[in-house]
Amino acid sequence: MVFSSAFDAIKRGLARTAAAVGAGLRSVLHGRTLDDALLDDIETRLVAADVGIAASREMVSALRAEFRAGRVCKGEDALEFLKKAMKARLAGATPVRPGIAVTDARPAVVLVVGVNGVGKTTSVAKIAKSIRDSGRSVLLAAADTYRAGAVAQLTIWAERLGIEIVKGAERADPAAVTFDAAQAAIAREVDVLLIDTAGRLHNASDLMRQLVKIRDVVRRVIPGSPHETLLVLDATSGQNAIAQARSFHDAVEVTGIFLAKMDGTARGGVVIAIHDSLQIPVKLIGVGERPEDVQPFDAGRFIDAVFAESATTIPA
Ligand SMILES: Nc1nc2c(ncn2[C@@H]2O[C@H](COP(=O)(O)OP(=O)(O)O)[C@@H](O)[C@H]2O)c(=O)[nH]1
Ligand SMILES: [Mg+2]
Repeated sequence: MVFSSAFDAIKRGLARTAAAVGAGLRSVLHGRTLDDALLDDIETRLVAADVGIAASREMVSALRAEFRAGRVCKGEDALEFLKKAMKARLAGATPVRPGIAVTDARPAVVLVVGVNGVGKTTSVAKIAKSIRDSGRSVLLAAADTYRAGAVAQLTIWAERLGIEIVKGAERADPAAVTFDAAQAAIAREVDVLLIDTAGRLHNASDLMRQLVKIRDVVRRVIPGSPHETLLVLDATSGQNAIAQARSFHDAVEVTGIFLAKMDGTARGGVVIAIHDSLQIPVKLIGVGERPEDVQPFDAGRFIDAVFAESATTIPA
């Protein structure tokens, strides 16, 4: 999958988190010598950035041990230590090929799930554009027949991007729409079928069952599918995102996470909390509302962007 991955674009998308974490830590550590109060301050800042309580405590404990042993004293060295600790923590988080699963299956099926308003439909448009831009054909399935206006929203994206869409009537059975779309994907020999679904609270069991039905229907028409079940999480929703991931994973076996709205939060440290608590890789991050505002997740680049020297301005 081809995504524009200019480092500047990542930095722009992560500016709020970088201001809070990288620039924030730099401002308190610059020219200082470590002491206990400063170590506590660091831990508070990491927790505030949603890094997670356990991860924040562990990294600061390790730093404290280095300090006590006399190996790290200067603020600048502490900053380097934390950057390395975060990278180490995320080691193994980046798949060999960043981005969503590249499969030889044709049609490859990507099922997109998540609670209301997290950014599913927008993320579907982003993925569709990037696949299309890489020279492969895409078909969209408008399987969110639940919310009024949802089909229209995806239709607008399809028209704007020049991508085909299969839809049913509002309130139509989403599994029936999925069935039609899967058959159309085979008949039209498209490379990728992207299924947008209705948002549901992760504890709404009837809607979860409906999602399982959608998954089962597409699997029946296209054996071995879905090849990717992408859970969209809102980066601004903090630790609640982890509870959502657990429920969706129980229902439909999530294979990857699309972490949307990274541009809108100073709490991008949630990537570390997600990696710590779930065995599901973050594959893509959403960094804006436009279809090009998507980046494959790469742990090293992510931490570099969060600690980048120039990343101190927050876009309007
Ligand atoms: N800033 C920002 N907004 C986003 C991003 N992704 C989605 N949104 C916005 O979030 C809102 C809900 O998105 P939508 O795709 O309709 O969510 P859905 O209900 O899960 O399908 C819309 O206003 C989107 O423009 C993102 O990466 N960054
Ligand atoms: Mg939607």
